[in-house]
Amino acid sequence: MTEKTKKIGVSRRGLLGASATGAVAAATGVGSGLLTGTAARAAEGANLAPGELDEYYGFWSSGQTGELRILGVPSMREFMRVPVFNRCSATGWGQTNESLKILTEGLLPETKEMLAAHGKQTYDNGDLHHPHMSFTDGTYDGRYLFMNDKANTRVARVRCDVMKCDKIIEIPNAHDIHGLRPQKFPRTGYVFANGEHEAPLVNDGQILDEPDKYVNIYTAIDGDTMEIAWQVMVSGNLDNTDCDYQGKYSFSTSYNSEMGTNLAEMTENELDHVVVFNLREIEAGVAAGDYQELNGVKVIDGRKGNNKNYTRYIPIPNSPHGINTAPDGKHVMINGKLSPTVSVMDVTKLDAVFDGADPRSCIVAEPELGLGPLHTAFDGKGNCFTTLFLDSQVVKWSIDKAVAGDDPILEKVDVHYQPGHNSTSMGETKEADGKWLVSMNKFSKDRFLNTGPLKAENEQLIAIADGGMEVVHDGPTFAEPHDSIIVRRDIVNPVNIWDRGDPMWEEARAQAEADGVDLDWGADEPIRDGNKVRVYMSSVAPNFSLEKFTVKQGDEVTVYVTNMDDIDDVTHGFCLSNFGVAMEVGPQATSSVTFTATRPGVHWFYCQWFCHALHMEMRGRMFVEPRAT
Ligand code: K7E
Ligand code: CUA
Repeated sequence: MTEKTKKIGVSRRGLLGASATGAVAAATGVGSGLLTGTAARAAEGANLAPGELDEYYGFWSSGQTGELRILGVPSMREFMRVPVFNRCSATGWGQTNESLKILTEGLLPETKEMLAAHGKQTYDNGDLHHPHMSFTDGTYDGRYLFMNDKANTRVARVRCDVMKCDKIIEIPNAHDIHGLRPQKFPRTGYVFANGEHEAPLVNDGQILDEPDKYVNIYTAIDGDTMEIAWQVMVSGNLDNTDCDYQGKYSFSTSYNSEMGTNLAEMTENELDHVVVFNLREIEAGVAAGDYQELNGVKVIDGRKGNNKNYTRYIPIPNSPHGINTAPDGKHVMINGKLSPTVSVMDVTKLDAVFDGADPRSCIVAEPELGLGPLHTAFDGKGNCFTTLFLDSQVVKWSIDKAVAGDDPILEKVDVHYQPGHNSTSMGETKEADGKWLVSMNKFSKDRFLNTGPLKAENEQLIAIADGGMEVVHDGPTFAEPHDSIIVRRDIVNPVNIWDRGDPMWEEARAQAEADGVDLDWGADEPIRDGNKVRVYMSSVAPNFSLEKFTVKQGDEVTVYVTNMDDIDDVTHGFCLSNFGVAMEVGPQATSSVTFTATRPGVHWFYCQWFCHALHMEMRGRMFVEPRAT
């Protein structure tokens, strides 16, 4: 902690009045001076020399920006932005035929209709909150990353071999997917997704302002096929979700058990709940036909009082938010938000709850930690790190002490300001290693140079390896990293160049075959098919295989570019000026884009990804012959 941080922390604490924090800080020496020996060592560990590689990959959400980000931990250097629910000017995501296929094929029919009425093929925006990797046997397996879109009720998958999105599906019957987690055991398996906002089950306008008839939908997606396995109708809304290490149960928090529609109604009850889903019972119910089919999906009724064993409702103090399963495979932390408590649920007691025991009997501790607990991360050594939104702190506490009924608080550290999620290295797996903690803070206020009314958020790296908590790095960040995971680098092994056989451009491959063209090297002349024209070219730095091609005004033109360079990091692009056309073509990849040649004349296309000393010269002309009048 720097002298400045310390001062801000102290004065802010003074403003809010002394709390347990002061005592803890005094006892532990936190905030009592300049960088101590340990802190200095920790900060040094976070500062990698130029060329040094990080020990961990960080996969970051971007909130309303809609993309996935890849960072290095502990350096906190940002490496890549993977477009998912957003549009991307650099890569052509949302414009290339390959990306449009992914962005459109999973949309619901009524969505396509709505978008067509707006002259669009797909949504332009997204709100990506929760990126999580696929699991095998309780730990990350490096196959896929899954993520939600709260804005348009979608779930996406990113392939970790190429770090590109390969599937996006829109979830029917649900409204606004928020919480999302992959099944931990035996593998993913299911991807669990919460519908946050309640609505009539059949939302066709027959029911409008009758909230007592609204329901909420919990969805299990097959992570391999990205098809929906089943849905469960629940009472109350759904916020965040997680699952156990046994493959038996998953669970979701609900901040609106009241099913209210305004703030006063939503926060009325002292107790909300966590819904526990019994995976075997639900699978058995589906197999036995105990469901209704709605929009092609099997929907089970798991509402309160349905007398079935699909769900149980565990009362939890007011408006729980984050839910996090500890690496011990036993305890689940339910973060109170409006309640200063975290409820500790013991998953080994859930069988009894399903057999009729008091639902609260699985809650084995409920320590008071501070104001606004939102999310909890773990070090794998029996300790928890919970963000306190209102206190602008992270609190470290002991599971054992909490369960024993002792004061579990070990330390508190100031973060700047108002933390939401936090994550620890490998912390949501059974291989949690307790080295690094990242606190994702919603406000940066005075931490960085002023950028006007819209300011950066702030993520802070906290060294936890030596048993303490030292903030060693501030990283400003644009809207809005909700959540992140920190994955050991040996688990993530992306390729350097594409495989020519990759399924990503299978439609281009099929079209080239039908046209009798070698997709690798392209064709000398455009292929004409009525007013549709297909232009096949390859690129090898610093040349396109075609320096010019001719089409007619009004033709629908598809340009296929194959990058035949097979050298690491030689990406080409195809940018057709004044047509709004631009795309990335990775080494050994094919990309294609379709547009209408409305403007007669000479039009230059150029490579917009710097690739060679003669990159500027990597260009050519499209001739558009005027329509005969
Ligand atoms: Cu807490 Cu959307 Cu994960 Cu944000 S949610 S903080
Ligand atoms: Cu090819 Cu720049």
